[in-house]
Amino acid sequence: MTDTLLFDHFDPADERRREALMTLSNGVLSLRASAPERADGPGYPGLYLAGWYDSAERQVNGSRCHIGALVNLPAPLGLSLSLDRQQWLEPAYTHYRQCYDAERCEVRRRFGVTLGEHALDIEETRLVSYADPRLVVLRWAVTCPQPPSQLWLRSTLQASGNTLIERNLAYEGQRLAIDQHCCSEHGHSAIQAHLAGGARVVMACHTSLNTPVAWHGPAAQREGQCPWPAGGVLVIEKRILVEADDRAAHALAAAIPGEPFEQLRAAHYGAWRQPWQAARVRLTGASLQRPLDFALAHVLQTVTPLSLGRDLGFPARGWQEGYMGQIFWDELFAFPFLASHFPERARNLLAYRYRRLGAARARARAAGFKGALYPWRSTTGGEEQTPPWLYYPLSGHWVEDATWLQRHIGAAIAYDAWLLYLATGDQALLTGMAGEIILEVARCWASMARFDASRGRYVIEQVIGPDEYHSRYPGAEEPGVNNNAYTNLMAAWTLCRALQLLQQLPAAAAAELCGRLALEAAELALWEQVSRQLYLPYDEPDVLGQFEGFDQLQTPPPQWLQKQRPRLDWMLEAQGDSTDRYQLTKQPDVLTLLHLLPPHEIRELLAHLGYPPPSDGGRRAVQYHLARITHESSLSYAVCAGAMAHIDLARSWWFFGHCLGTDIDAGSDSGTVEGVHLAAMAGTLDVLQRHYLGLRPALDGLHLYPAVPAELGEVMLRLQYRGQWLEVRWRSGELRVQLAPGSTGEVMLVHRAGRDLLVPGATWRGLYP
Ligand code: IFM
Repeated sequence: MTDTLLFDHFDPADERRREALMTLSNGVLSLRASAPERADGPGYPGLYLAGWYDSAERQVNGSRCHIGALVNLPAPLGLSLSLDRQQWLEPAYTHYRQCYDAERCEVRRRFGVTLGEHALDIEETRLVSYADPRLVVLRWAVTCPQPPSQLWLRSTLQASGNTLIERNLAYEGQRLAIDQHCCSEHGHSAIQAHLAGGARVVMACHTSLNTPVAWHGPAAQREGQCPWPAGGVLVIEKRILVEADDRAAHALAAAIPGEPFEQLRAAHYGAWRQPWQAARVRLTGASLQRPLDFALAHVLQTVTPLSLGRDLGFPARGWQEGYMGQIFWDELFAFPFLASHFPERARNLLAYRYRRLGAARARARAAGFKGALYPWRSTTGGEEQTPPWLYYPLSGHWVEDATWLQRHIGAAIAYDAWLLYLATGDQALLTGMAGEIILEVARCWASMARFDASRGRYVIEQVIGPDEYHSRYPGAEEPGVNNNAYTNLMAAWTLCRALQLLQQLPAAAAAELCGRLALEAAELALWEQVSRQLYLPYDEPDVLGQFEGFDQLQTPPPQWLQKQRPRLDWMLEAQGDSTDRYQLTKQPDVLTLLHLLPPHEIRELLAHLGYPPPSDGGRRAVQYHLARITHESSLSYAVCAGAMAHIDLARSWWFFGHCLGTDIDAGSDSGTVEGVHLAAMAGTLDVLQRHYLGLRPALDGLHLYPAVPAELGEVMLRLQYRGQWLEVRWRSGELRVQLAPGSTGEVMLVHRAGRDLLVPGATWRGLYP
């Protein structure tokens, strides 16, 4: 058993962050690692059903809004012990150890408590079953050198609300109403509850305790006596089933599995092991193995085989209350890794977008555009879910949130769709959901671009780039900036891919697709024109700017680039100022281009647009932007690590290390409390695979262009390309690639010296001294 993440003492101040770090999920249920014995805090029990949102009306800063938020379900794990039913466990620990085991996707705790004269040692194991989407299991094995003859046990299933994030309370608060508590004489308790909109959830819980039940307030609470067993170990188990439907509570209670714990655990572990082994990146630089395993485990426990067929996106903070559990563009950072290991999971994420294509078309029409305009934040439906106001805690003000103007999300979805095609080679994707998404997003870009005769180019106005620190020009009434470089280049990229995919398809299939989407030759000709004539804002020769006018903003005081200050947007707003006024970004838009697109593709795109390639390979642009980033978005370090890999490997490595530490090295009061930063985690895996080992799926084969930091040491991983599993090994400047046992196809490898067809049994070797 491995301790991927370990805490060897209890720290009340850090408890909520640890609960988030040690959250377990199976892609359907997600459970914060709160301590069952600490009913009075400091933790925050959280149990969430993936994709189960509520959008009941709220009044926020005078506006009525219906913003979808993931619902916190009743807390099912409460447990306590007592000798006399008067004094219950005093959680003053005599020893304490808590670990997250990524290899088993399991959290274990061992702690000591005293009850009267008795020193108890409790070994806790919990799992959210990877084998059964509805099941959570908690087990306590209690030992005591001089045990009492018997104990009282209290088990609770406690109603709760969405109250983790104080600044979101106006949007959150109580969402579930409990309809019914029920219990049986066989140790079951159950709760049936509903949302204002009518959706229902049922939770059933079995505690290994055959005693009568007492009900207390909003909690389903059982208390009963348990004799200390002759064998010396008192075992207490709680099994919880959760389902979102109309099933009667007692029917769900009857479905709680009765198999021995070890059997349930073996089924969970058996289901986890295969995907874990398929995706694990093995390193000899041992210090990185654990954080990388930790990142991988969170990605794999959030997007799982149990998610397949369910309408689920990629939640920014895992299935947690952070960002209300909503879906942004963050799957962009997980797609390359997922598509090359679990294409079916990536496909499921794309299906989430495809189901909302109709709504995105309607949004485009409502905004006066054509094609599909995806919302920046989404939940159940396809409507925009960005809250209209944000609460700024330093000033106590409500501030308008205009980040819904991040139109670039359409390009990110098109990018994912194209990448899935590259990784799988599945032409049905192009004639189906990937093709439709790419074409409709391209159509939207072409209609959004306005021809500006004075420049002889198309412009895209009133948008916000990934950098959310610039949402309007200083003093402007309307939000949005013009010609955000990232947005314009990705718009051009989408248009090029849309045209390319039609070329890629057999003529009849392309004609059928165009017919289905009512695409005429004149429209395609316009796309070609826009893709060649979009305007790019240059701040200096070779330096692609952030957006038009960024270079006219004020130069910030250098101390703002240091972290010993509050969050910049909160700090400045509290001073009556705004980040809009300064040349300081939250995350690096232009570097995001270098992270997403290989250098040759950027050169081709610039040439297509009639701009010269950077004469210095992009170095000046990188320096310019690095000097202006606060890294206050968790995505920033992943982007910088990727973007710098082919420009300055030492700096890239520094960013990589920081990215890996986003959650595990964070402070007790950091955003991690609200959920881990899943895209940053996925981003590290992506940087390692796509940038450091240089493994990129492309139309003509699997590209191998490594740039490996010396500190990385030896690396071994497996990945899929077009249905074939490959084994890749990097050691001492040598890259080796071979087909994995069982892979019978051939794979074209494209590298700096040419192309080689890899056949089963052969090994390709490349030296990179
Ligand atoms: O999607 C990101 C965005 O780019 C920056 N703010 C946080 C979001 C969710 O992770």
